[in-house]
Amino acid sequence: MTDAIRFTLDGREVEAAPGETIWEAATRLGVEIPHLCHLPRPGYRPDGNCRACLVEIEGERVLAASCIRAPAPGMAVRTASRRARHARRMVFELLLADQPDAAARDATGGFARWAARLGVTRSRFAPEPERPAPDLSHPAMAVQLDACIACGLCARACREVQHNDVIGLARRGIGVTVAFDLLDPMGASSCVACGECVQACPTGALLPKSVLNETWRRGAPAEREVASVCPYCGVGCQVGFRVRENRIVEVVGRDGPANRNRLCVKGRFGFDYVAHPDRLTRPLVRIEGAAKDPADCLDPARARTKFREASWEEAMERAAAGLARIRDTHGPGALAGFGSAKGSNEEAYLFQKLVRTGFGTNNVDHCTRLCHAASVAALLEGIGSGAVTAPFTAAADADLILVIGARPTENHPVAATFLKDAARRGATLVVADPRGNGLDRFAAEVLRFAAGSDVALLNALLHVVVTEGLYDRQFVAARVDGFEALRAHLAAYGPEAMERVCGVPAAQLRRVARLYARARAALILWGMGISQSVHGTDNARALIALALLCGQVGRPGTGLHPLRGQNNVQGASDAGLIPMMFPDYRRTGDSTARAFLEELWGARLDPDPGLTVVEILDAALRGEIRGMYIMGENPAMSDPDAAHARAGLARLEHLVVQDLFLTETAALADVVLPASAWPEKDGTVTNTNRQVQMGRKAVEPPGEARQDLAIIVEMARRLGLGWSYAHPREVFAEMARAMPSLAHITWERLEREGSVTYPCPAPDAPGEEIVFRDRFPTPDGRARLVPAGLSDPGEMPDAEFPFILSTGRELEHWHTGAMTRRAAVLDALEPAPTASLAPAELRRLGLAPGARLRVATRRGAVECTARADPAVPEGMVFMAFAYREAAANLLTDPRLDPLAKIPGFKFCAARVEPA
Ligand SMILES: Nc1nc2c(c(=O)[nH]1)N[C@H]1C(S)=C(S)[C@@H](COP(=O)(O)OP(=O)(O)OC[C@H]3O[C@@H](n4cnc5c(=O)[nH]c(N)nc54)[C@H](O)[C@@H]3O)O[C@H]1N2
Ligand SMILES: Nc1nc2c(c(=O)[nH]1)N[C@H]1C(S)=C(S)[C@@H](COP(=O)(O)OP(=O)(O)OC[C@H]3O[C@@H](n4cnc5c(=O)[nH]c(N)nc54)[C@H](O)[C@@H]3O)O[C@H]1N2
Ligand SMILES: [Mo]
Repeated sequence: MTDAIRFTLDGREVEAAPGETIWEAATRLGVEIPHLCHLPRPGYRPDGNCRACLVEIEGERVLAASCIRAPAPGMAVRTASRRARHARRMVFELLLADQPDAAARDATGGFARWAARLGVTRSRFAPEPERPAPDLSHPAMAVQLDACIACGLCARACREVQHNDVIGLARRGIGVTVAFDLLDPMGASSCVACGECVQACPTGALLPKSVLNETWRRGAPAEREVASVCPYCGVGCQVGFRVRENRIVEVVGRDGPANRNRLCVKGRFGFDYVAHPDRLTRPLVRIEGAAKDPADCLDPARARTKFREASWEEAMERAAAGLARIRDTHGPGALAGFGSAKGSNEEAYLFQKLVRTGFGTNNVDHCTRLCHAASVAALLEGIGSGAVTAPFTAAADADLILVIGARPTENHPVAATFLKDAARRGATLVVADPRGNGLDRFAAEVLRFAAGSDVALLNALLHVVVTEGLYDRQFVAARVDGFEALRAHLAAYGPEAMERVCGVPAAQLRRVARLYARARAALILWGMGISQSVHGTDNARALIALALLCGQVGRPGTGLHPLRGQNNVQGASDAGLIPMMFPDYRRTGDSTARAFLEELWGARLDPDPGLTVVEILDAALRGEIRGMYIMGENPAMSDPDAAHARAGLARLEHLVVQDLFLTETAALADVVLPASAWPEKDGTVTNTNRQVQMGRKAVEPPGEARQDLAIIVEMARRLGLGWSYAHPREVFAEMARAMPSLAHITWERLEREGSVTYPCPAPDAPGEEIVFRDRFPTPDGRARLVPAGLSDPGEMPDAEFPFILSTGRELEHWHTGAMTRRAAVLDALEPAPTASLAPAELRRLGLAPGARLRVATRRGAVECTARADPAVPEGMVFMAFAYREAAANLLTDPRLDPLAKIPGFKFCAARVEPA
């Protein structure tokens, strides 16, 4: 150890690293010291206020809080002296006096554990006469301040770890109390329910209600904890499922590379969908002659009457026979499959292999088409790879972070905490979004620009970079093609001209361009605002050009990061769940790749690329696609122009749906196969940071529901493929052979390490977080600049439809609501569909917040509740697409980006009126 500090600990000569506290050194050396207000986890600073960790330092009059005291050379520390032990016991005894006697209530907290360990079971002191009443106003968490020891950990959790700034300590001295906002009930406060505070609280003062209820019911919360990954977004938070009697009673954050113990409301409190009574427990088959009616999508009860339960044997026989008949009479091109980004890599890999070798077509796609398709198209074209060049945790090394067209505080909340960390540390945060964004209050620059004008905005930045000579000459010369053409193209995009298009003052455009170009290390993160557009590829091209021109790729703190959406959309895409590419993005037309896979799979492969998601449903409506197998996707709710999509699904001669619920899509099926939810299976997933992580089964699927992987294998067997995979590890092994990107990553290694980043250079080395340090994965190693021009962002508002309808998400719900509307806490927090408008627009429309309104477009109309949101610009109406009863996609425009085939979910013309 360099500059180690030598001191004695309980008579032993030891060394501490510089900066280490006595508590840390002792813990490292195996000497246990109690602690309550100190949480030794990333992001938590020690505070030294609870005195549970007192130690004696020779020659000092008073005892020292070891969690904040650094050892000095020659210091003699005694952790177990009579005096220290006595003082610590006294601290616990004093605190115990005020603890409610329901000791079980804090069985999960550190207090009870330490008190028991110290043998402090009774207190000689009288409790405070006034006991605060419990605050049960929040759907997820109980506040019982009678158990509070005012250690302040919850406030640090809320303010310093998650940066939500809701919890504070109010009043002083003996009356000090935990306060939400201005002493509001928790349920009425601005709390976003990340649950960091309940995870930190060392007593039962803040508890998940699920734990409280379980404790009341059964005396103890959980029997065991299973290490897995969160099934919601692409951040890939590592979780612990705490289980009792085949039920998840609590979810805790583990120390994964992407979350450092943090979670968000869905990850922590959104798991009861797994145990919802709506879960499919037996296969269903359509009753003979029961018509497929798109109206059934709106009415699950009516949809259910059109099915009867069947045995697995009958259901699988029907499912496979229907697909085989179409294949054999109309050819492979009459079939298509949608795989899932919510399942494992192994499932995605086998699903695409099934479609390619069992159906005989490349008509296989998944929700990535509706998601980062444009980003991936532009990235492949520009730098030869569609994955992120740096993890979002690279924010820690960045001095500028640009977030454009993404709202991480709602959609990637744990990633957002890392961006907020960086901003609090002093990094410059720039947020560009037509709508106000939860990151704005951390930002140095907020660019509120006109919806759909990204190319104007970005070209103006590029123009400044080029004309002011701010680009990285060396980087451009050594690594980038197309500079001269781009320079010529940009001449017409001066900031003054672009101010008129995008609405951002020229001076701010210049300022931001200079900040970005001059930053030592700048990171760009983007989302659906860039991608989900009829010119999404152009948006992404301009953004990529900005990074390339300024040399902001391939170094620590720099990079391009399209925030991936679904928990496994990176992995599903890598595994080949896309129509134009085999696993690892090898084009179907690439004869070398085809020959390799034909050998590996023992089957002939089609060289022609297949159809994409929206094209497949179009072809279904025309009768060209006749049969489909859909696993873990809900296109009747997630595709644009849902009436059209539903009509396409209804017209199919044969539809097999494999899901957890009788979804809007399953309502139109011929056979519905009950599958396994994420916490019910073993498998790997790949997050937005390219981290391959291990998910483990925590509970059994309900009833006769089966493992997705087993269903796919059985389907393949019945379609004539002689598959026999007994365990996901066998699939992983084959997948790793098909995919060079997985080199040095094995199932066993993942079981051991939990998470490994690809690309990975050796079996015993960590993966590479920052890629393309000196070359890009293009044939000549160089990147390509592709100029982007201005075009309409889609159907423009007019007199009849004067609003822009923008669709997206809200914190508590997941996409089509299949999972989260069946999660009690999430449903309680956001129970019904709303449309958000600027307060001034609501006034103009004569609508009060909470009034019923109607949103109509050329495709359809829905009714819901008006919400006033000052973050929404005037002229825009925002809706989430999670609600069946007001399905936003009945309104959206199906026009596609020509290259990426992604629809413009963020822009179409709409009318808003009182209902
Ligand atoms: N709570 C929750 N989290 C989720 C999901 C969910 O359903 N619920 N889904 C996951 C998935 S699959 C995905 S893909 C991600 C998506 O996460 P995000 O990319 O954050 O998705 P959105 O909120 O749909 O859109 C992002 C932003 O685009 C902005 N925007 C609208 N029009 C434009 C425009 O013309 N230009 C630009 N630059 N921006 C515009 C919107 O105002 C919005 O702030 O979230 C993931 N996380
Ligand atoms: N208007 C509008 N539409 C959009 C978007 C938008 O911003 N606006 N965003 C688009 C984007 S980015 C995306 S990614 C798509 C998402 O579109 P989808 O993927 O269709 O939406 P989800 O609701 O995530 O559907 C997942 C389905 O899988 C099921 N499921 C969950 N876990 C499992 C499992 O382990 N096994 C099986 N078999 N099933 C499972 C769920 O019950 C649910 O039915 O939506 C797109 N549509
Ligand atoms: Mo997505």
